[in-house]
Amino acid sequence: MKKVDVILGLQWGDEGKGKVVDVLTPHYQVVARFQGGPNAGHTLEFNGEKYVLRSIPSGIFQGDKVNVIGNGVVLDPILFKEEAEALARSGHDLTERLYISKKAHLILPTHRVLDAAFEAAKGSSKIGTTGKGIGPTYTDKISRNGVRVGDIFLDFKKIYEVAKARHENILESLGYNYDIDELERQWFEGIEYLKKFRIIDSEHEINRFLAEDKAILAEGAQGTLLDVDFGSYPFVTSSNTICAGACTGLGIGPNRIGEVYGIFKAYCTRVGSGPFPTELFDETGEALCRLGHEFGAVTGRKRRCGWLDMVALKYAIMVDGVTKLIMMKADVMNDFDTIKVAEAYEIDGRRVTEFPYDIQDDVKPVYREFKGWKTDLKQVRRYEDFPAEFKTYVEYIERETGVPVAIISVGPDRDETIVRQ
Ligand code: 2SA
Ligand code: MG
Repeated sequence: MKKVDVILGLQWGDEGKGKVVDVLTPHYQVVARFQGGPNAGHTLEFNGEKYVLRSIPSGIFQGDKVNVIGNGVVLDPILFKEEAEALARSGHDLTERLYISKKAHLILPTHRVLDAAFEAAKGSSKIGTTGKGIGPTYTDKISRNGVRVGDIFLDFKKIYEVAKARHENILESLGYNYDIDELERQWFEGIEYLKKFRIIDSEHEINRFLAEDKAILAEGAQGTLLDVDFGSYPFVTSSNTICAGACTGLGIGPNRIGEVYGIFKAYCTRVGSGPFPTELFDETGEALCRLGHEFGAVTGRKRRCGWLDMVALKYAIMVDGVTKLIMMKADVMNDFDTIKVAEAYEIDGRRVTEFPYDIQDDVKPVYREFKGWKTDLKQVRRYEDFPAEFKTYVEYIERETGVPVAIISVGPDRDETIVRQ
């Protein structure tokens, strides 16, 4: 029986999953999303066009693939309709190729309002969410108050009204003003639109695909350090972004997991609030942001930038069980004289190499320095042709993590990818 390969972000999201999934999909027949929702922004570029996917799996650009939105995903019908219609306009009709789990939870208009209201109530300790209603929707799921995609075939109006009334009570207690009339209208249009797609018990379909020896790729969203259990809580998203999330979010057994691809940038970025030990506030940080075009794909927010953090990377590799690494965007540092990596943290004069429970301002990264390669990596297509300084950087990461760097991306385009055998 075939296994499900998983691709995951190992940092705080925006590692470049969209691009790599697009490069990997020719090897798969099915691409599935298992968690998150329209807080994701997976960017793909090819033939001079740029696409940003939020809820739809990145396999849709390759005609014959089946794409699955799994039960672990939260779906906003308004944003889904916008996204699918935009794709249809550019010649990618999805109706036959996109399956949606009945058990995926719906993001209601009031979930978006609650997201904003909870953030406002937190004041200066706000999470910096994407404002898409992710937290409140998962909260309703776990507290057993959620509305699921499969409910649209039941007494849906009533189910919706009950959930909305609950939300209205909460919003009233917070004294939060809002107006959702227009959103609600669009939302119900979105619900009708959803009915064009195959709404199924996707766990059966996925396990059937496996039994038929079809290759499946599970596409993670956000990153491991945003995982609700293992990330820098409470500055995390509300789902399990780690590999185990693919089991719960698709309905497959752990013994069905095959290769685990862990994707990381050659430096680090983070959007929203929360600890970031290697963050740079200087010229170098500015250069990473400028040269790496580090702005949120969904919200346009400027991303915080810093050096690669080996303590955090090793932790992510451990909790995900990564078998192959994928390195992105090293080309951003082409002109740097020196490149640094945090090998450890210093906390109260102690050297710490295990990702700590609590990361406060007193965490000081202990850096190892590497000589810059000062070469345009974008031109390189074979590993042998990389400059020695760059190979030193890659091989150091492999030695430290014990995991091979199997793919190196040196630019946004499909061609700018080096796959090592
Ligand atoms: P949420 O909205 O409840 O999931 O926010 C909680 C935290 O998770 C972070 N988060 C993200 N971080 C990076 N990229 C994400 N997706 C978009 C993108 C973000 C964008 O791919 O570019 O466009 O700004 C993403 N989604 C959630 C978020 O910043 C909070 O720290
Ligand atoms: Mg992104």
